[in-house]
Amino acid sequence: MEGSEAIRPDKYTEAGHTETGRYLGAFQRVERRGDTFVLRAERGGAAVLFPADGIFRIKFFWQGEPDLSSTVAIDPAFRQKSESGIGLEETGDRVILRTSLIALEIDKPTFAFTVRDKEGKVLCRQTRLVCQPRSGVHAVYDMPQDSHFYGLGEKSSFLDKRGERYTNWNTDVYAPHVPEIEALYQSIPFVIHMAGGTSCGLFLDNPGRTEVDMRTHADAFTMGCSTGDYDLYFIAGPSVKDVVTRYTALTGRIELPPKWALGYHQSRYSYMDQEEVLELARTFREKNIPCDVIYLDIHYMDGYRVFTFDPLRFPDPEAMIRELRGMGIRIVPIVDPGVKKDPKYGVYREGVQQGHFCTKLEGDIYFDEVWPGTSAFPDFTDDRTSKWWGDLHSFYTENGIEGIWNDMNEPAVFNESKTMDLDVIHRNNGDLKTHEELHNLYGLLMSKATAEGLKRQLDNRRPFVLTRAGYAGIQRYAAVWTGDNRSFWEHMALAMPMVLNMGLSGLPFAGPDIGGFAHHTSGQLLVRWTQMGAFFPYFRNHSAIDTLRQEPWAFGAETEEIIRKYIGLRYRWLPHIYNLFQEAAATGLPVIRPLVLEYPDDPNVTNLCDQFLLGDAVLIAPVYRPDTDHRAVYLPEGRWFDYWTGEKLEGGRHILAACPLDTMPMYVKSGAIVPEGALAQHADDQTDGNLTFHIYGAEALSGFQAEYSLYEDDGATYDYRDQTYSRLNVRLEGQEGGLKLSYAYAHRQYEANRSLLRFKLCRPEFAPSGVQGLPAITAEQLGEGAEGWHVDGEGSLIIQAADRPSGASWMITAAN
Ligand code: MIG
Repeated sequence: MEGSEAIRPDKYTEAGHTETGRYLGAFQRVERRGDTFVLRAERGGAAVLFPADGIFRIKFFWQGEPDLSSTVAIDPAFRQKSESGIGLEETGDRVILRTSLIALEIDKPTFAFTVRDKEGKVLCRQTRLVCQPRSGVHAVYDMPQDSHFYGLGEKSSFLDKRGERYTNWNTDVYAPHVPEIEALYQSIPFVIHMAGGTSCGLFLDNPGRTEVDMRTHADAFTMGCSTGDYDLYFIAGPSVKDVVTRYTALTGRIELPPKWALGYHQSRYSYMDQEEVLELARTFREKNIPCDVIYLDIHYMDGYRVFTFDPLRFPDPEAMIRELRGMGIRIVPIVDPGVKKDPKYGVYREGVQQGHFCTKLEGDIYFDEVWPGTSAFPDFTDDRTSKWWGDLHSFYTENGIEGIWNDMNEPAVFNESKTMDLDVIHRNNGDLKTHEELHNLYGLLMSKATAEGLKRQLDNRRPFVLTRAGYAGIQRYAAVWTGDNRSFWEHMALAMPMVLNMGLSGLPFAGPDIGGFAHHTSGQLLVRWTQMGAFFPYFRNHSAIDTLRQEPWAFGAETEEIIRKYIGLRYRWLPHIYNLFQEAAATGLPVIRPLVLEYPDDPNVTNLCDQFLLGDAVLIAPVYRPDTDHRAVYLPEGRWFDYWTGEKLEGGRHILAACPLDTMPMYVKSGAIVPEGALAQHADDQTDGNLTFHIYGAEALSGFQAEYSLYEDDGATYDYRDQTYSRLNVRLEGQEGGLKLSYAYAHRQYEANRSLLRFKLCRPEFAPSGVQGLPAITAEQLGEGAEGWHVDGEGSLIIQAADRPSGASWMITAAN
């Protein structure tokens, strides 16, 4: 039955002997168990569940009965869940399971499956599945000529993954961001397949080694795992947005981060002592460069012992942290998983005595080398150990710390395999597994334990956790940075497709080390990278030991000035960025987006990744080559406004944008609204909460319409879950006789600290002649906070009014 076509070109051979695969064989019968279907084949079969409409889970088994347990990647609400009302049909050669959106057809003779939409159009076809006892289970899927692939989390190379092959095995390789690298720190075995005008997703939920190969075969791609079960989720579209929304319902979405975590972060390996940290903070404040967070890298610890401070370098952390908080700056310390083997060290002692460390099957603790020297590794697969680890963080929270940075949690080990021995045992709450089977979960479980511990200690305040390693679902617990890049222009460019695909893979809160970690940055590279970073979800400047300093002022006054301007822009745009995070928390849609997400039918954007969208209507085109003062920008259909000059540009074409060093090209789509706030020095400074809604493309035509819905809360606590938030809707609409501007609170249990709202119609198409109910005011009166309207020197109409709980609306009339 199996053809001669090899499933893998590098098929395992041993002294001339080719390993033969096992197939399930022909379909035998279907058993219905409640809402779960068990399809029996000659050998084993598959269990099929429908966790939600548009999603089915098919878990293959080779003998006995299927095991329906799932990994922690799946949101608890969807584990073992199956919807009712699934239709079952059997014909001579097919079995069909039908939902309102999709039909799964199993071909009886081959057990191959095809997924169709309501109209019968093929969405996905698995043509074969083979189990090779020594190399795992691999499946082959059809790949039409017009296929494009997205997702896969943190991977190098371009946006569209067609032609690539990747391995998922969390790996710490130093300076790893090269095009051909197959495995990085994160593993998200989720791929979005777009073909024939429709999209779907495949998620292989297996935390061992998995691989996705979109290169080797001309008309097929493969997805496989080396150990464990082939536990596959099919996720319907039809749009890429639908796939992302469904995938993030299944694996969970971010929690709304504390607002301070969306500010600018400054890091270095390492700020060496308390005085250096305080001096750094004072410099930010003296220079008026906004900053929310300073990181403590490994040198803060006493001999790299986690949950300690070095008594000489950091003699009084509590006082240091208090002084920093007075300046509006928080500390985020690094925490690695390796616990130093030292019988005098309390954490180690307790860990041994209470049985928290990973062991070999025979019971010996597994030791290996990391920063602290010989170390033991907590077994986060056990809830009891995770609780212990989480509780240890009171050491930090009692000192006023609210954020933790998890590094080395692949786990990285200084040995040849770069990680734990594969035969290390994980207790896994009683269901023992080897490290080989659970490797990719280690980082996620560490960050989960950390986030849960911090939450228990922070008394209703939101924690921040940053992680290097992770698996599908990591978004529920931590933000992700992309590890050890280098200060290369190429690595700045590569961060775009990497972080954009992370956003499509459920990880919207991500970013690279701005300025580059290893190697030496330059003033120009730092400027360009900071310009781009200002619009990335996670915004941290970090650099390695023995590299040139790269704080914002490190390269002289001119670069400092530009960097100040862009960090400042981040803070003025925070209301909008926070709004996009709220949207990500609610829908799973990413904060920054590849153009293909918003313009899926535009053939120019399927692999466009040197420009991106912030939300759906702001286009950012970073400059990622040295000495460049022009770059090509693609504007999709519609009308766009140059953010800097106000110039109107018709889309559906490429333009050449001027970009002297102080300019990163940015465009806003006609009909969009962007709220900008005051320039604060840190995110929770609420001294001036006044807002200006910038409205682009206003035309006094009855068809014109612009809308924005602003979410606000205290940015710090979980009170929003008890309705303590506000939702302010702004609308501008062309009507007979003028434009109607209105705002209204759809919900107002949270009150921002402001008295005024401003609406700026940026260079409208018409000359405003009046605003009914408001007086014309001068620029001076505007500055003094008077209510009224004013046309500024650039021809923009500014309307200023008191922020009233009841809302307001005005008719804007045009001359002539
Ligand atoms: O092998 O803690 O990716 O951000 O500065 C180096 C020191 C260990 C790797 C992290 C990097 C961090 C560094 N760590």
